[in-house]
Amino acid sequence: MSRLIVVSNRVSVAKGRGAAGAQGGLAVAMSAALHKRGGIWFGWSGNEVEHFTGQLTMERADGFTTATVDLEPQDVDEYYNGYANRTLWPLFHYRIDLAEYENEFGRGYERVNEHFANSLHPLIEEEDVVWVQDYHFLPLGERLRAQGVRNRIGLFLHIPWPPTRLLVSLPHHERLVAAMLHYDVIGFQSVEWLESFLHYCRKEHGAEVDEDSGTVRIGNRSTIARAFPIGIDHDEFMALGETEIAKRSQQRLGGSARKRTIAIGVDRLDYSKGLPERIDALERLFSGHDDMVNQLLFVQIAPPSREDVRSYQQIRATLEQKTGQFNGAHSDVDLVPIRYVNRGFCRAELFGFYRAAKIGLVTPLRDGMNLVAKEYVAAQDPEDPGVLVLSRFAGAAEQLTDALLVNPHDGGEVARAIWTAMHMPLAERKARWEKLYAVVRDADVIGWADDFLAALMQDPALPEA
Ligand code: GDG
Repeated sequence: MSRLIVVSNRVSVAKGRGAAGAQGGLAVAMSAALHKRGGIWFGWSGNEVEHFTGQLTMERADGFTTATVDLEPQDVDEYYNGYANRTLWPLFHYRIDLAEYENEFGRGYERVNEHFANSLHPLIEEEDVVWVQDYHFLPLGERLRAQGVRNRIGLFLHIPWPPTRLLVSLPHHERLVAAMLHYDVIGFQSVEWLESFLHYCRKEHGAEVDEDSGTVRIGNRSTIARAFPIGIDHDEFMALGETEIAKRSQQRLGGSARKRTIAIGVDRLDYSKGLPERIDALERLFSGHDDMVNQLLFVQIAPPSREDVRSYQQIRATLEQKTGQFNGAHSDVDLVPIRYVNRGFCRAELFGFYRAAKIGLVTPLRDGMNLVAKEYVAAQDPEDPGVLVLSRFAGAAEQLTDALLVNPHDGGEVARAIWTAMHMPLAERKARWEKLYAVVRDADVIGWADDFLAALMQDPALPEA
């Protein structure tokens, strides 16, 4: 088996089962893939140094090695907080109103990609396959090729790919996408994002696209583009459900609800997750029904994220104001309808909270996949499962078609879905859940990594005579 080299912005090793902290979906997926195959996980240490040296810190983790480099504060500002999180993230989540196009951001992004290629190159051995993660490194493959790396190199994009009409608002978009075509395989979360990418390549680059194989050809270079929907680490997650922590958390939340139905949301505090719109939908539900305060408790867990970026400070302020106003208007002296918790919990606790909740509210405005939807399904009691209300704009909606699919911008529709979920008969809940659970169980993160790596390791198509 070839050695695997994973590249991602942050190297965040899980500290064992049920570890504390707000781990992103990517961290969970990568630990699992590397644990199985061994190799190197390369990325930014999260530390800053006055002058970039490219010096690597190597550490032994659970079955693999981590290799990290420190960045300069200016790199972090321009590449990470700047181009990645203030330019690409909003644009790729269809928010061109929030996307900032600053020349320094673009230059910082190119510089850090060059730094990463320089530090990574000496680690790559002949048979290694290199798997690059996400929007932080769209040009990294090209940089490695320019240094003579001939190994198989793949990219997986965890976030959506925007429609061509939006992407062309990005200065130098042609150059960015042309650089991506140096990857051998590019993976997307859903068919919708894949189709947007293929459309862009055809329209803006005049690429030849073979839809069946996903081959994108420009001149004599070709790349395979395909959808590889990511899943959760099913077995690891189910094992969390057996822990005392999970059981106690379920009882703790369930016991505190005073017989109300619990709905839960678990999201990084991000404007793409549709949190204010979720409160607006609840507002419709509560204003439309007199006694809602005795019937429904909504628990929103929202660990802070990217706090150095202004749009994230704003979404936090908006949400605090909205939940405060909502609770002021709809509480009773002894009942508060929204519990807004601005911190992270360990994964075993999350399992317990998901299981205590009879409704999972996952209503992002745009999301590459959304693993919370899958975790919510996995955590349900098969004899008395809850109902998933899922945004049709999450990548997960392509697979989880037995959820109550909603348009998160339509508060009335979301409110009706919550009402339907509250009153759904057990037989229907079970029938829907069984189909959802089969998807979550059978398309897990181990299979996802296997599928991507199998595509990456396949012999490249022979050049045409
Ligand atoms: C990106 C894409 C794609 C949340 N709160 C806590 C906590 N979490 C965990 C969840 C879940 C993960 O974080 C979030 O994953 P998502 O998929 O929902 O969203 P992003 O962080 O935006 O991830 C996304 C994903 O990459 C993978 O490809 O699905 O579309 O945007 O696992 O449980 N974990 C802990 N405490 C918390 O309070 N421990």
